[in-house]
Amino acid sequence: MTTATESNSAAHNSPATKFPAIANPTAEKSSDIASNINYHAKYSPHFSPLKFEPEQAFYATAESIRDCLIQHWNETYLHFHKVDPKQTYYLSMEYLQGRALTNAIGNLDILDAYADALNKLGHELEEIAEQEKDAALGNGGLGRLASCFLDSMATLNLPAWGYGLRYKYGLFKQRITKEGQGEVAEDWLEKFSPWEVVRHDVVFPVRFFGHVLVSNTGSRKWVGGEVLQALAYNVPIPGYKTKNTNSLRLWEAKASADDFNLFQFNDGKYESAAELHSKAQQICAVLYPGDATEDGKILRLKQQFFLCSASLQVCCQTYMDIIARFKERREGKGPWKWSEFPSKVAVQLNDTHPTLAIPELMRLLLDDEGLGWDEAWDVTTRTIAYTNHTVLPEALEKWSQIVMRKLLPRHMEIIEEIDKRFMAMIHSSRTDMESRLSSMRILDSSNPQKPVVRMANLCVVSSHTVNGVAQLHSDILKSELFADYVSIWPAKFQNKTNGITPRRWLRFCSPELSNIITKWLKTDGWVTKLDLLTGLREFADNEDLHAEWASAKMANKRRLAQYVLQVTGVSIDPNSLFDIQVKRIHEYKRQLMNILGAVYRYKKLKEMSPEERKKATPRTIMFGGKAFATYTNAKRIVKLVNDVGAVVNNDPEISNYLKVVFVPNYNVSVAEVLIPGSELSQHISTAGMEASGTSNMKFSLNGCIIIGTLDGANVEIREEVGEENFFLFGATADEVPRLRKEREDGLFKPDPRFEEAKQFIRSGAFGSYDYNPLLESLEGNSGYGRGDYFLVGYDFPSYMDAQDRVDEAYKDQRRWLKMSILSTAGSGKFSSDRTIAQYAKEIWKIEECIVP
Ligand code: 26Q
Repeated sequence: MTTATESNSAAHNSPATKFPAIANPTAEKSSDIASNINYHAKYSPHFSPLKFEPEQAFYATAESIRDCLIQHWNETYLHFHKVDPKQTYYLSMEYLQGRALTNAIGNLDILDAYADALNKLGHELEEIAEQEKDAALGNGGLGRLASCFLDSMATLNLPAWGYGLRYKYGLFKQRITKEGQGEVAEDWLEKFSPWEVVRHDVVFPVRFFGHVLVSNTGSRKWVGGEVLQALAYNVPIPGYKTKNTNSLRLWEAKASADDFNLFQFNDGKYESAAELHSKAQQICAVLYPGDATEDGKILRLKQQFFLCSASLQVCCQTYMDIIARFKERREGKGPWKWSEFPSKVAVQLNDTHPTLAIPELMRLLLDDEGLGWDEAWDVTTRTIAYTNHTVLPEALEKWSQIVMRKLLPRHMEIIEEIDKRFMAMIHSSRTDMESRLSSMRILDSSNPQKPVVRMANLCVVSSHTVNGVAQLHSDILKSELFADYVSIWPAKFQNKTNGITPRRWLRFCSPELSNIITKWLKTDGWVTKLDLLTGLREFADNEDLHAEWASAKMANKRRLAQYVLQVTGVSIDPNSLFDIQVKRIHEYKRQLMNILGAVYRYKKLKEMSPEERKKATPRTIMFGGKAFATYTNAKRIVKLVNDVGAVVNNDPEISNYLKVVFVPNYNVSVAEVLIPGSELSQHISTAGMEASGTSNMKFSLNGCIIIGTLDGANVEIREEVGEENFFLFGATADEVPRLRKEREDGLFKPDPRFEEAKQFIRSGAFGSYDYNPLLESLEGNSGYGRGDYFLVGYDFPSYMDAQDRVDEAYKDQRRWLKMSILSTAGSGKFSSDRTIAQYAKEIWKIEECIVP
């Protein structure tokens, strides 16, 4: 065991008093930082003050950074309080924050001083940073997008806050065994998170069940039922090189002491004594609890409402505080009115999951504030905006009207009224749309056994703006999913192409490449003005840049190879082409096409003579991603990849030419190692199905070439990097319906390579597991999950041809390096700073508010 004292002397042969334990929130010099870290090691009561191993050093370091963030946080809070700018509330059921330490130190621009301070204390910053558990309060792209947005909102000095839930267990930990994927609860709060600050003064009641009381005057009040408390935990969100520090506010559910039945408890009835407490614990227990049962569905709806109700109460309370504080300043302007609420508050719904914000805001305005319907509706629709992230039918939320009425009786009344008024509007002023009304309605009672609320329809009807997340996706929303609404409200629909934060996804995850970019552009301004990367184009053929670029890439590949060895035991060659597909496992993303390609490659390599093989481009194909626990085919794909890897990686004839690796437990931190080390990445969804994709942007920014379809943001990436720097294949979105029809009509003729790959798996070459049910999803005639709905068979030949072009291109390293540099150079558009600036200007109408 090392201690803080020992490690000081171990590192520098100097007494600990050289860095006395002093709380020092504004420290900038490394010796002062060391003192601050020592202070937390000594006086924070979580661990023995004698212990200073990496884990304790992490907590002490994080707490020292937190001091500084809190200083900035308070200043931000006070400044906003004074200026009272319009604010955005970003409501999301998911945030995939990952680790925060390097990001915080980097955004504060004190990386070198911290590295130095930790050295003085006998530690390495990188090693300390790896102690932190990922905060994985999300499952994929939508959650990571929310986290990138928070970084950009703070960096752009915007008054915009994230609201979410403080799940005890976030996304599961993935274990890979012979059986395939296993899931284990991930206890990210096991010790504690040094970043969250519980705010005991920010508590709001949230009601469930109960009934509606109607007064003589006709006013309505929701009473009875269960009332829980929402308690706020704030997480600081520092902007890059700015004092502005925003918050991510995560709600936790609590029951109060009054709800604890002491009498029952003393009578030995322990469970019933604490019944409400245990119900409170269930709400934030896990992200996406199973919803196969009725109880499971109620729990999910409770989670959604809990987030919406608590967050909306903050909006309204903040607004009323403003009213109270500024009364005197408004002389001559008349009294504050609720109609001015939308000039102070914008609410963004991250997909339909927080849709209940709509009826909840209506309820607060109607029942608590006494507004009439028209006024409340005007305020609500001018406040709320909705982002759609998917066109997949199974991901479009529909809630049972029966469940909704039971859990939220007043909200169900309000939703019925919105539906009724929408119908009345169509009948009175849009008779041309009457034939479309049944599919546009919010309530779908066509199945009397199972009447449902269509959440996306409720969002479209009630929002001032609806946006898709890439140009193609927004076009599809307008021409298909929401086409009828477009004819009523053409101006409501916008596109906001997604983006990623260049801080986490280049500057901090690949310092080597970042330094080269800064050197050649003669500025590090690109970190906040990513368009400056186009300046690299003029050096795309420069041999000196090529040499430096290749060496940074190689360093990142070595780091990745070491990581792969550590977590899988498979040794991979940094001189082979590193080909990566990492994302949630889903049939539409077509990991199955990738592994079929790998199987075919393996078979052909086996058939070659040793001499022929020498001409092959050596490849390491890496996969990563989690399958939803109940998604059978996705789990079969995970198993297939692992089974193929087990054979290929242990075949001595082939090991110099091909490795197939499944990197377990893909998450934000793993992505930060994989992406910088990648050379080719696969974004190969069936055209029209991937709303945007954001990892495609991360790979491209890191000088990785994309092989992909014309889907989601691939289309825009290809436009930006140039078509010669993108390996394109596959059907286009507008061809897909015809191809599916042809398939149904029995007109599809499979390519022999496709048949050969499937047959090789069926032959038992990769073990005795029965892959027939999985392979059959690619066969037959029609239907979702059968009949090759995702057109793997149709796209396979053009995919394999594109892979041949990749192999040829990689043989010419000068050409490849040029493509790599041009990928980075063309990635400027995909900064989330650009995306957020567009949301701020075109949807939220908020402005920067810089803390002096
Ligand atoms: C479905 C039914 C009921 C309850 C929840 C859901 C549900 C939950 C999560 C539906 C979808 C999600 C997650 C969607 C998601 O991550 N979408 C991704 O969003 C990214 C950011 O915009 C895009 O880049 C990806 O293309 C899109 O797949």
